Amino acid sequence: MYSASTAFLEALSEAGVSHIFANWGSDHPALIEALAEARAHGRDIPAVLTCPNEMVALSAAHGFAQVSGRPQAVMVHVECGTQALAGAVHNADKGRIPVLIFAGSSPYTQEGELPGSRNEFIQWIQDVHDQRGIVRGYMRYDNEIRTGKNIKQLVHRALQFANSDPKGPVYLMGPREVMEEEVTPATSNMAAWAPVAPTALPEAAVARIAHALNAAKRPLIITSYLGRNPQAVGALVALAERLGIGVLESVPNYVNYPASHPLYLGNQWNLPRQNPALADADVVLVIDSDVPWIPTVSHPAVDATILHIDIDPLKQQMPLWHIGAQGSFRADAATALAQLSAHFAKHAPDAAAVSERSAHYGAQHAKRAERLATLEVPGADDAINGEYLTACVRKHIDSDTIVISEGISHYHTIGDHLMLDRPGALFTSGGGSLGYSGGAAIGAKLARPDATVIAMCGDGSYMFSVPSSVHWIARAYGTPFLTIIFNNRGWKSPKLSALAVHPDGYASRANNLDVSFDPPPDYAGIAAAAGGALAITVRRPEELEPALRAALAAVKQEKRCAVVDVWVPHL
Ligand SMILES: Cc1ncc(C[n+]2csc(CCOP(=O)(O)OP(=O)(O)O)c2C)c(N)n1
Ligand SMILES: [Mg+2]
Repeated sequence: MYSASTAFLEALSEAGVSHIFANWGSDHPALIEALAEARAHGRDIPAVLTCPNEMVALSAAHGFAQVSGRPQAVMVHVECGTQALAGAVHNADKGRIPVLIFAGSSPYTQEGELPGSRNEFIQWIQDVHDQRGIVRGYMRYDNEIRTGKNIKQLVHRALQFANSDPKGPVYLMGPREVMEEEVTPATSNMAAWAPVAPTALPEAAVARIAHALNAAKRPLIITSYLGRNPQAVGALVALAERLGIGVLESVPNYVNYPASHPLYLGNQWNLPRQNPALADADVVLVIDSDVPWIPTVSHPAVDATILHIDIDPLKQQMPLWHIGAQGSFRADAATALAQLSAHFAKHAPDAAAVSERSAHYGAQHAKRAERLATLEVPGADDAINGEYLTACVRKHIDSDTIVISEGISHYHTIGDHLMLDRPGALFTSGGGSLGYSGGAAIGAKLARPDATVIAMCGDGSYMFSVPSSVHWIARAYGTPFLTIIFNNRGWKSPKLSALAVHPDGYASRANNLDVSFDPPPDYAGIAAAAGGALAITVRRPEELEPALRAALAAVKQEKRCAVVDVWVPHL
């Protein structure tokens, strides 16, 4: 029988979805049957990865899409599985990650009126008023599949939303009876489902932005996620060099600019002080950034000209947002940067000004590099601090390494000391819900099986990532990767947040802020038990390099995961 579920799987294949991250339930008999039937007949269907935890499933699809640009499918059980996607839904939305989520729903007949009608007690209990409403605030599109007859259209429409800027997650829900329905086979014309074409700047905007940059004494570009498209990085380098513009990353989710480039001025996260390059800038061009600065601690000069290019300049998912831009333009970053470079190819910038600006920023870059180098040593009592740890990891990074960072209070340190130049070498979730790194590492390895994947995460984030599920999946589906835990024995960030608001309050004098895991679990041992990972705990600087070597040998040669739990200073 050719069912709606057969058509659904076919639509996914037509759209280039190669993997289904699945957590099945009583809503899925039609899909399970269709998968078995396709396999029995040797038909091409996406590979299925059984995911014992839904948040890990969605995080894996998140990492896969970041590395490959291709959305995958996540299949979950009714409203319960939808809720178990948990914070990964927030991360996919905030990170603008294309992914198709499908959930079944309880049968809508109870007396056997249709194939798929209710036959289990749970189908009364799992019938809720607004299943799609659980995630609607985070989706680019959501719909209920009401008939199998147009199921392919709905899949392709959902994916067209997911793949069009601003990209993001989409949600389809299909009741049991619909997924069982017999339908007529039909092939989709995929040329008719292409994503919306990238948007360019209007000509007048090109001239206006170009004029402002050219006339500026200290032009500065700030970006966070332009590097999601690796081609935009080259376009940014070309424009920055052409004009002598400094580039600052704010809360970077990707490699947006080569760290060793003389115009690169570093990355900023929650550092509670004014950024000097931002204070000095007279023209600030913000391209693809959600938080270019935090005004209570760091902001541009009051008379600076602020210009803004973004695929989502209104920040439609953010109730409160304002950066005081005098000009705001909706455009694709790579396209806009190429337009600006084309403008300067015709109207050459003032050469003397370009070289003065380049020399100024080059000197800032060199000073920063010198300062960072002095930090890459163990701290007092031979403690392995984040700077030293990151520098040691850096020595093992080659042109085939992908880093997934969930360093939290060490995000900044990881950004500073990995010094990555290659677009596509680093990813963060782009959101704020912890636990992304484990699943994302699986997804990254699936998308690039030849790459060495290294997840660098806080100890709290490691626990949020559900390591038991992550390591079971990684072994079952052959996606070995290395995890490095920045183990400060707890959640440092909530403590820093409290002290930033109440620097002299009771909390500042208290011994216990309920944020500590001391003694901590055997983090590496969890991965060993769940997925046969090589488990190493490191407490002394001299243990670090042998541990990293052994761990990478396990990942690369033995093709199994390794977890190196590194004790950094207590929070
Ligand atoms: C799902 C979720 N729960 C809680 C938080 C709040 N939170 C932000 S940072 C943090 C601590 C993270 O601990 P760890 O990964 O060890 O990083 P550290 O702050 O110690 O560097 C917590 C609990 C969150 N962001 N997401
Ligand atoms: Mg911690």
